[in-house]
Amino acid sequence: MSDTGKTIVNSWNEWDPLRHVIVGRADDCHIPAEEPALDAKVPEDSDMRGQWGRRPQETIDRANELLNNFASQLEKRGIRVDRPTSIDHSVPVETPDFSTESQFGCMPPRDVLLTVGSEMLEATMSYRCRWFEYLNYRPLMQKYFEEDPKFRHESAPKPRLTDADYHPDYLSEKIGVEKRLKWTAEKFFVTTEEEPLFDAADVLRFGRDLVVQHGFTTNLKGIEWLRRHFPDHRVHAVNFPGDPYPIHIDATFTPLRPGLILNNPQRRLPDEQREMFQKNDWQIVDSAQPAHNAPPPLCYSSTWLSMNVLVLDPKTVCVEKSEVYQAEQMDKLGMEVVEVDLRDAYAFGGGLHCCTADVYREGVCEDYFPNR
Ligand code: DAV
Repeated sequence: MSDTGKTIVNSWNEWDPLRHVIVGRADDCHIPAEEPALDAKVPEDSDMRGQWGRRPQETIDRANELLNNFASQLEKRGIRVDRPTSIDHSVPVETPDFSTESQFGCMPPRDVLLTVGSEMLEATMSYRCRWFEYLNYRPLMQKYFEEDPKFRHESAPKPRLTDADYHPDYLSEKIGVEKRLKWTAEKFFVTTEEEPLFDAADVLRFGRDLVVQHGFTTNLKGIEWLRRHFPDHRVHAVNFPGDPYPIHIDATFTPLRPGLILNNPQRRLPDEQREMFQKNDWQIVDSAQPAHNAPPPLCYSSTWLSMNVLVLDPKTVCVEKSEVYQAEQMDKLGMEVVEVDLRDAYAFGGGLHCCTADVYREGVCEDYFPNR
């Protein structure tokens, strides 16, 4: 028992009881300048097209108010909360291979940090403006390294992000949703296979199994890199036709507890990829509809942040306060719902799952898919 007190970092899945988490900040968040990977994701009809720069201070203050309230709500439940140290996001990113005018922010730690057991892995990232985003979390990584003798701080190889990483077909202003759906169904995404690329938010942890979305932000080489990096895990590539802008798995496929996953009804997992779940009696159910017809202003994400929930334990889940249909469904599924007001922070990088990263959940690495 004496040395468990020193364990700071431990998390093997998305649902075991949460004890320690990082909650992001909206400080100094910028709408980044145009670049290939970002342009491919900003919807063609979005109010964000063609504008960039620091977000208005009053929206930053409002988002921080909500993030701070969320952090206190978690703390009141006995969960330890750490926050990033925001760097100056107005500083351009310049490497020998590319340069871009500003950075992004540190609201969504989930995109950058992947916790697997006692390891926290900094993702390669795939947007130029997010190349240095790990720096916001380095003070925490240093602290965990000093406090926890078993903590493994890892960083995936920094990608070069030259133009060779992006398909020029996606650079066109007007592609149209129909063509986008055809391309994504054929797994023709904006990122090429030039070098390994992944965002941490494309990975879901199911104990021994890691499920990774192949899409705009994660390529097959990135998935292969994860496979070699985690030799004791089984790494599964999935993709979700029906999503014209596939970035990050966490508004598409949401495990709630062993045996139960919500799937976005517009982005269903293809039949041939369901086998591992079916063979092991996991249920995949359609998520409820979002409560909104459109995302809030200047937001990258879709209305499906409704299902971007944070599971606190297998019976308790945080759902955004305005997402009444999602809350109702959770209730029917036997989950206790904790309402969290976060919608005015969505534009800064996502919902309740995005704006958090696991540090410690109880439990050990289990095999939830013994039937192969
Ligand atoms: O549906 O726009 C958002 C995911 C953010 N981590 C979407 C995906």
